[in-house]
Amino acid sequence: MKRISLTRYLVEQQRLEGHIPSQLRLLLEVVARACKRISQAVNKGALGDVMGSADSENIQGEMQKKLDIIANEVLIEANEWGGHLAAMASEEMEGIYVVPNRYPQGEYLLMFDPLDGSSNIDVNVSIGTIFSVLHKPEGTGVSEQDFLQPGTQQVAAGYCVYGPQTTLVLTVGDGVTVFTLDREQGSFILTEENLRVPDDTREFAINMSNQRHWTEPVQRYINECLQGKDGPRGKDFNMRWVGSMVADVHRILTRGGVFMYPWDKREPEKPGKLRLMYEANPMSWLIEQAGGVATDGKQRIMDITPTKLHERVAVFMGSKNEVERVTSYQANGG
Ligand code: P6P
Repeated sequence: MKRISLTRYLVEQQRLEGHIPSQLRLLLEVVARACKRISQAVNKGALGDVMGSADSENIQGEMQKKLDIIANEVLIEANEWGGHLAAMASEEMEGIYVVPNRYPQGEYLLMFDPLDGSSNIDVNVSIGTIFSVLHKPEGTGVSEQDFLQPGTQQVAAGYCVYGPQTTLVLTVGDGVTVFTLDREQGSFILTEENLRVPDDTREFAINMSNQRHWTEPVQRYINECLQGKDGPRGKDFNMRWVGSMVADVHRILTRGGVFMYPWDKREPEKPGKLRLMYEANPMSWLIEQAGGVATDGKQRIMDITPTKLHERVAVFMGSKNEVERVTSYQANGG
């Protein structure tokens, strides 16, 4: 595989494959540049006065870390002037951010979790930026309603994981492509194409401390995994839980696995913890583009029509045969 830059890859995809219109290519390059800036801030750690909490809460009622706010501002400032966007939405902002009148409005809508897993910032564990791109529906102006499209309407989705490497993973509907940041050059370099999630796995990702709060079918699935080769599954399983969806999903895209954040009875009015528009949908598209499956325990996540910008959803995604199994247990009531 040619070790080419993200810029050259996108130009060639636009020219050769026609997959990426010029405004979308600009959008992806701008988001990548913003992720480089965020990576630099994250890597500074205690040297950069970016650690710890800000004295504020986000719309989710969660304490914001300083880096949450920094990452949000970097993405807003990088994207607002380019003329490719009509508006943005973020986990860190209650309402949508309409591109100011002093800049040209574009045809795309950008949603992001600017720094997912931020509880890991202060303990030096991988975190990341997740983003999703939609077309703005026809018509003048832009409103929150324009964002409420099912995940099947996405035109691009990806994440950047700030770990031992800074890695950008994206799809425009033609497979999953991986770029690794070369800090000497300051460029994202193509390092993998057409990622495939193995249909089977021996590794599951879930926060086991919530086990007593799950539904019976989810309890059954996990108990069968825990029984290992002496149980009904006939094989031993391993468990991983980073506490950063980006890190867990990146591992699953790289070597398989199943990521689960189910509904639980701690907050029964919430369908799940994770957000549909800027966490579950982009990750679901990447997983599906790599041959995996993503459901909310009953239906394909990307078929869900959102009713609210910060809507939450239960998440089961990864290796096809495992996600289909745990989903079938729930569909059949366990
Ligand atoms: P818990 C991070 O806060 C996040 O939204 C995901 O990145 C992560 O998978 C999950 O929540 C972790 O949740 O309840 O295990 O801390």
